[in-house]
Amino acid sequence: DKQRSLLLESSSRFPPPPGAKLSYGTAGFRADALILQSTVFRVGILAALRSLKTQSVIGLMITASHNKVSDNGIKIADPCGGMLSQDWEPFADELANAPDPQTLLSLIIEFAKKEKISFDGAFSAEILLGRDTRPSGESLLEAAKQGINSIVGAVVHDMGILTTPQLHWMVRARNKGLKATEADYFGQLLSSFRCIMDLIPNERKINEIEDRLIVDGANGVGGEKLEAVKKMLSGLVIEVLNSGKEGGILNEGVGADFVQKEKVVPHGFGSNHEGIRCASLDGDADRLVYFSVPSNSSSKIDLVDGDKILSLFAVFIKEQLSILEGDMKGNNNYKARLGVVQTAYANGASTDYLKHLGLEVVFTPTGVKYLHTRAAQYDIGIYFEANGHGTILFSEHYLSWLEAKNNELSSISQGSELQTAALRLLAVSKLINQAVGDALSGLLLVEAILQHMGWSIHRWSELYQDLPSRQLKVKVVDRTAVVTANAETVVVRPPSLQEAINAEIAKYTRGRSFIRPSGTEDVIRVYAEASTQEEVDNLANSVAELVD
Ligand code: NG1
Ligand code: ZN
Repeated sequence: DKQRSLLLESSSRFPPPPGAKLSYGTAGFRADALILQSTVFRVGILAALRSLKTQSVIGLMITASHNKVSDNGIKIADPCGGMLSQDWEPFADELANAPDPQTLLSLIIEFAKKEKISFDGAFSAEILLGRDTRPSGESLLEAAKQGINSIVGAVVHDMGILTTPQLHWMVRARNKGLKATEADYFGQLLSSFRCIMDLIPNERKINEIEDRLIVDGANGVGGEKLEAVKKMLSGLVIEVLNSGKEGGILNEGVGADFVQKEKVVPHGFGSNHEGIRCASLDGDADRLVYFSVPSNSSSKIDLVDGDKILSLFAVFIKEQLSILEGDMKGNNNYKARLGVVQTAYANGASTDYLKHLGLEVVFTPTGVKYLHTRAAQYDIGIYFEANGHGTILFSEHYLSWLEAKNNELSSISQGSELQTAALRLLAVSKLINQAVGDALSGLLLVEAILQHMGWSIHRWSELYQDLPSRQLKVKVVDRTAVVTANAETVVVRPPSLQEAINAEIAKYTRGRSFIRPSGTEDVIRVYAEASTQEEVDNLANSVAELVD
């Protein structure tokens, strides 16, 4: 029939690269852009199928995030704005690796049957497409469109150049029946930012804090979008460096990944920025870290990573909850379940600090899909990876309660501390992206909270002192030989490797170390912590030798 011949005809125009085996990893398909045409075309088909299955709008983002500019990648945003449901990943792998159009067609037919996807035309697939600033994005976007259009009746909206979180936000908004343009996104961010700023208690406005922020845009889409936000913003002066307009290369010596891993200033920053609050975005603006340049240092920075952003958010949320719950007037009272989600890469000092605040801290394996799912189990769930990807999730149930509480309070005690706390929490839920970690909304929330607290970046950084840590990667023949358990903290295979690691750890004060296979690179990652840099380097090296 028509559908079959359309699929056969269009896929013959996108032959897969010979010999390449691709896999839908932690962040979708990622590879050198030159070999991605066929994969992107096929993910276009997959997205259309996903839309038919869920009877919802689906997103497709073309980006390779913090990887080099010659790479690219593609990932799917599910109806609620989150990552593609994990049970579809194996099918994504099969599609990408089908050797010829006929096999591809059989796979699709078989899968559609299994998933009870109907092509009767009662519902038309609808896809939002976005891409980052990579030059290869343009032709890959065309390939994606052709993939989507090989499902009869599918509708595609090219949303242009976007940050990854913007695309996820739009998908979520569309499926909630809300307005979902870029202007709506900016509008929501700016009005909720303004709301938190307007609610800062007067006595806190005498602050020590510098009103200037300098942002490293990684020469990517985030810098470009921040320039747009900046123009509409009041109460905060932002200067964007590495916006991409000066001709710098995407992610090269710049960006959140570089800054967090190397702990040195990004290109374009130096001694003239001493003491000033600085932030760095990654290539698709879903990661955010802060830093400051100490005086008379070489190029070393004082890094304020994802763990510390999480801690700042936790302090603020907790403060609002204790105001709101400390003096429950009226009869509609409820105590929020607040939870914090980290991975094994979280600095041990951050975990101690959060537990000390009385918070519930839980761990998941690496990868946003795990953290996000876990955080969604709380009324308010805060999750962050140390590398700066994270957000705060509010449950629908809690938000309805909060709305009702706010209405009740506004009639009995308009403008009270209690009501102000409720309003702040509501504003946070609108400012911070509910779909995925978002550097732009995260940055605005950090800025609003620092002003609220009257804290400088130094005051913030001193919440706790990071334990010295070291990350190494070891190239191995087969990374799947290492199997871990307990949120990747324990090696279960090969046998007895964990005992050997334990023996090394035991030699150090405050020693901690774990290994795991990377989900995005062909390596085993080694992480270690100890009380001094020298000790931690020794520990990491000896654990790496055990892996080799
Ligand atoms: P892998 O390669 O699985 O370690 C890396 C990051 C993750 C996440 C993904 C997706 C570390 C240690 N790992 O995963 O946190 O960001 O990339 O981009 O930072
Ligand atoms: Zn990213």
